[in-house]
Amino acid sequence: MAFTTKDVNLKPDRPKTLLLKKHADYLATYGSSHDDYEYCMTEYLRMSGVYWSLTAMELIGASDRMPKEDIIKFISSCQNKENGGISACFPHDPHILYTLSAVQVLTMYDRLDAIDVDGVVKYIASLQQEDGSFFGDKWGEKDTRFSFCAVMCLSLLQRLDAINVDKAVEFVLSCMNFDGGFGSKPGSESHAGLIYCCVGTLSICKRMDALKVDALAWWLCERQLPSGGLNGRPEKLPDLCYSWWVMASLTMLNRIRWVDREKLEEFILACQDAETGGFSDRPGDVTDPFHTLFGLAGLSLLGNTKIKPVNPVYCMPQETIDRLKLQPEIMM
Ligand code: 7TP
Ligand code: ZN
Repeated sequence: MAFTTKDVNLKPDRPKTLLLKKHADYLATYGSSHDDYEYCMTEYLRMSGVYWSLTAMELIGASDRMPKEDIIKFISSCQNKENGGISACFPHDPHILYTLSAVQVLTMYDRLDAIDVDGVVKYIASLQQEDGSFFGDKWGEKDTRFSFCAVMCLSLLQRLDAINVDKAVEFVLSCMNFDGGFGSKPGSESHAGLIYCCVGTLSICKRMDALKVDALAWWLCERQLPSGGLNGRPEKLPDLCYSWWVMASLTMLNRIRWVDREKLEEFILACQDAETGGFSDRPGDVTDPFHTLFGLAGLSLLGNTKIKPVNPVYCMPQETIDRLKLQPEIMM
């Protein structure tokens, strides 16, 4: 075994068509029985779970099956009155990840009046450090993921003026590697999820000129394996959510034609569960709302017309981004 590729085989009896109705039923009933083991185990990420589920439902035109008023009340209950941050679930501690998810959901519902927006802005500004980076919460760990959360959240609130954007960009650029990719902090190895965060930050801040486009797009399209699926780093198995991190990045770089789109579509469709509905990380695994959103969003980027167009930077319906008149930079 001098050289082998880690990959999966697609079975002949895999799903080959999009099972839209199944996915709407799956998301509508997920967590409807609040004492389900699954549901209880995910309390620590509940706010993001709401974002993944609602966005998936919006993309397939079924969001009327989500309990809108309950969701809005839930979000209000998760905002910390002292520091303005939002948690995954009351009474957990606030975190920038869940603050972003909450703002994304309220933006889709056009109901930002349900939270103290100035409190959110102050909270995010308070997490910026001297070097331009962001902590995820008061416990302090800098990571390019949090830079993206900060910039995305403030841009949705039209309040990017509240932070030092030039410094934020400078920190992200200090995490660029020789291969054109990005890691979580200066010197960390390139990873597709973090590349998405860093390219997304530069897109919102309109600094795409700073990228090594050809090296980066080459690294990204090399993530595709013979199964058609994409991995997040060399030597790793394919995973459906990387279809999103990689394809969204390539869309911002205007290079999606560098991957085999038909093969990727086959892989994504194979990750559906024909019985339960939903998508999983790899064919045959257990489905969850996280992979269900990124499966649907990935198919949208590939041009599937049964799914609404998704914005590659915000992972929200393009119609929402248009309503806010946001214009993240996409390469020509
Ligand atoms: C089941 O094990 C995990 C591991 C990590 C569950 C969650 C996490 S995570 O919160 O750090 N996270 C998001 C994530 C969510 C789920 C999931 O959501 C299951 C059920 C629900 C209900 O809403 C499952 C996995 C998952 N991961 C881990 C993962 C993805 N692909 C393979 N794995 C093992 C991603 C992880 C990190 C993350 C990525 C993007 C993002 O916007 C937020 C968090
Ligand atoms: Zn995954």
